[in-house]
Amino acid sequence: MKISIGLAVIGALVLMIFPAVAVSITVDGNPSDWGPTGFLTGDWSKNDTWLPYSGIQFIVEDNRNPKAGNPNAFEYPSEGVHIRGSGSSYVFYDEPQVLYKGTTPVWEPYGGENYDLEGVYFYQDNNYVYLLIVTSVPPDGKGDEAPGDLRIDINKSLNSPDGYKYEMGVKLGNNTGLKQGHLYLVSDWAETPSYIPANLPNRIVSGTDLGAVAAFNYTTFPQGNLGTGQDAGEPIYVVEMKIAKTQLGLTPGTYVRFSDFSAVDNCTNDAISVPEFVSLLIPLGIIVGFVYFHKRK
Ligand SMILES: [Ca+2]
Ligand SMILES: [Ca+2]
Ligand SMILES: [Ca+2]
Ligand SMILES: [Ca+2]
Repeated sequence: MKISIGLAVIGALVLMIFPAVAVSITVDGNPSDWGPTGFLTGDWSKNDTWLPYSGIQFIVEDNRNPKAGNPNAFEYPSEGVHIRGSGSSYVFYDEPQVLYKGTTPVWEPYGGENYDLEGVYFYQDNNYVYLLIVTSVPPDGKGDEAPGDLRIDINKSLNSPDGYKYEMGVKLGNNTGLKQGHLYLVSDWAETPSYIPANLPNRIVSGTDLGAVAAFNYTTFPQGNLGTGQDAGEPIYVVEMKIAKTQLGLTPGTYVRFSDFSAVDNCTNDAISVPEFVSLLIPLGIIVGFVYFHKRK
């Protein structure tokens, strides 16, 4: 009995980590390989438009939390798909309020659509992790208009020397110093500009250059129908990248958690940190696996 439970758990975990149908992603700035027909090119006000292929985890927080109502005089009403999940399975993402200047509760993206981080997608195979970031911030922006850098906290016992849990990062902007698309062991994270202090740190100032990631592309998204809401007619960009697990200090086959990666604007008006929802999905897999093996006995 104990052995069969162990097998069920292992079986369920293997199914969770390595989906039956492998996804094939080419890092070319075109996100069409992340989801079925209509992925990101359909109506942005519909959840289905944002659902990727099976095996890809994601968090989407386009525009402002629909539950926010119209809390203040900011630029636009509360609308926009807010979901998180894996493949076609998802739940509502109740994006929390944040504190402007550490004191005034506001909803992200503070300042409006120009600073909106729409979503982050994550996939992995034995050798690589793949990320797709959908953002309203251009790669060559400066100051408030610049992208922050990808923050990585794989090593839970290692902080950056300036005290952040993100020991590594990938430089996303091409106008904020260092080399775009390179992985850094960070020695100094920036803390300005900052409108939402809780979203710091935002940008790699200095660190050890660990080289270019396996593939990187940050480009204008050839947008389809962005709906009739605030996204309509606005510029959208996608960051697509592939990072070798060995470059992250891991052996091939090591399972990497989506929640170890997070995205932020340089101005800190919006950030996407991934809740540990994987821990909710795995127990379900274990239960399914257990029932299966129990029935076979
Ligand atoms: Ca692609
Ligand atoms: Ca948006
Ligand atoms: Ca957002
Ligand atoms: Ca760390």
